[in-house]
Amino acid sequence: PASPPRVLIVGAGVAGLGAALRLRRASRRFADLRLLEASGRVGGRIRSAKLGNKVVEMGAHWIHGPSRENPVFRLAGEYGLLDEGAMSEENQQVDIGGHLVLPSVCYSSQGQVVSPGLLDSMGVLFLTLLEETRGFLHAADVPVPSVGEYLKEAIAQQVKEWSEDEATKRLKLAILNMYLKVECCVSGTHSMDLVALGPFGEYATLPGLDCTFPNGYEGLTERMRALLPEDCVLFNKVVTTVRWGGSFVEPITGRLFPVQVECEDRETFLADHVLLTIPLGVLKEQQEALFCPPLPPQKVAAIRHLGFGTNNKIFLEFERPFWEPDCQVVEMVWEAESPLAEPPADLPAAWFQKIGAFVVLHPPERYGHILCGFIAGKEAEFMETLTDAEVLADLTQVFRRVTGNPQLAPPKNILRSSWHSEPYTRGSYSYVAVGSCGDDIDALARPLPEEGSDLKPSQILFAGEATHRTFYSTTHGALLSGWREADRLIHLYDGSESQRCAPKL
Ligand code: 6YU
Repeated sequence: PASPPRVLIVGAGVAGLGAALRLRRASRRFADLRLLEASGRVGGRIRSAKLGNKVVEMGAHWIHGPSRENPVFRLAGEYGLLDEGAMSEENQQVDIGGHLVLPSVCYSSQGQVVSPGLLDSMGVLFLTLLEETRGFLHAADVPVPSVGEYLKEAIAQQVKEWSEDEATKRLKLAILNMYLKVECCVSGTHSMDLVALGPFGEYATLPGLDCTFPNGYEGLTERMRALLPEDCVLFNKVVTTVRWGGSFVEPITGRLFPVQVECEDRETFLADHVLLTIPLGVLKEQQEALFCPPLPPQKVAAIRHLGFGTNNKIFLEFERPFWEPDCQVVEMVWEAESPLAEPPADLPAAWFQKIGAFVVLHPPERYGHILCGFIAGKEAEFMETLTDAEVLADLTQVFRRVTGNPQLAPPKNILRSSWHSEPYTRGSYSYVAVGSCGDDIDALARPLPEEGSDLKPSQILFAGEATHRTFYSTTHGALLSGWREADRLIHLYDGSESQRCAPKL
């Protein structure tokens, strides 16, 4: 009988692990399977860490839309990783439409608490306008190229109808600017002006009130790894070259393989199929050197045009909270800022103003008093160049200023992510940038060689969050993309067998 196909998966994030498990469970045919992982751990952008003795998330934070249709939620439930509240029917039925709204306090740069009424009315306005931007999906024409420009024009129209005094109008604009910054974190972009308007509505949400993993998101990828044979994942294997469309002989067996993968340590691997789950940020940086022969033009264009930005987290542990016990978000409004004006350009002097909000890790019985600041774009990348002491000093000044308490004690502990500097990620997650659309996501996902070629099919397959047209930027999108490519291989060899041995999930 013919030898079983040899499959290599590059990257042991949730997409790679998901694909590996799906292949192994579907059929014994896929026993010749290994994962090459550049780092020394599985999980990729799912990474839990310790701040003191508390578990915090450096990457993925929530399960977005935790309900039956969400495969990450189903797996986490099956592995027993979620608490009762998250598993409840009631939680699964809440539909937040992608916008998690939590009880908050909002401080202004003048050292005042912003009136909750004003904050709510601006929150409702912002979400209404944002919802409008999703309506251009099937439109023949878009009024402006980006979500940011649309929002700004709509805000400029609103201002004309405002009848309050100038100070209140300025504060309202500053609040809307804070929501824009939060939205930059959600989309993982420097500015909403970079996010394409037409395709924005294609991102899909699922029902369920976003939930977290009480003992760390990484429990998910650790469990997935434990279900694979011990020697299946090879660590510290940085793939540097993928030679495809070839005919490489394996000396011992004399078998011929179409693909050869080379790692930084010069070790080579032969395969019938290589499934790449390398993040888009790395592909943007490395694609020219990585592939031999080079990728076809449409694939290169998709890699160049799709967006991949930075969203970082700054965890700060306080001895005592300055917020109320039921507060779950601390927001900050810089009163001189407006969506209708240029943002501050002096990064060293004003980088911290890009932090729109700090999430309070909840509940306090589990976390004590920890804030998690989200910061996106160039300011997030600048923050990566600072030391912990510098970040701590700048943020202590910010907290003293906004609370109006010059004696406020500095946080006692700090931990930060640096996703832009991470060599195997080069940013946080993807978005559909101006100049790209959902078709680029599909082009990125298409296997090589291209259809119509005489060469052996599906030599290189592509998965990872950036290849999922409607759930990009999420863990469930990544997992589904891994399953999609596993299914492609399963069907390539034997559709009927995969039907009979369908995996549980
Ligand atoms: C989610 C959330 N979340 C915050 C932050 C980040 C992300 N996400 P991986 O990178 O995991 O794996 C690839 C592997 O490849 C990796 O191990 C590498 O080491 C390896 N590799 C690379 N190069 C290699 C080479 N050359 N050789 C060998 N190996 C190599 N998702 O569901 N909930 O709360 C967040 C968040 C700070 C950084 C997130 C969240 C994104 C997920 O973490 C991410 O998609 C998956 O983990 C990726 O898995 P993977 O396997 O594809 O890659 C309208 C509209 C709006 C659109 N956006 C709205 C959604 C909001 C998204 N929310 C995100 C928010 C947070 C807070």
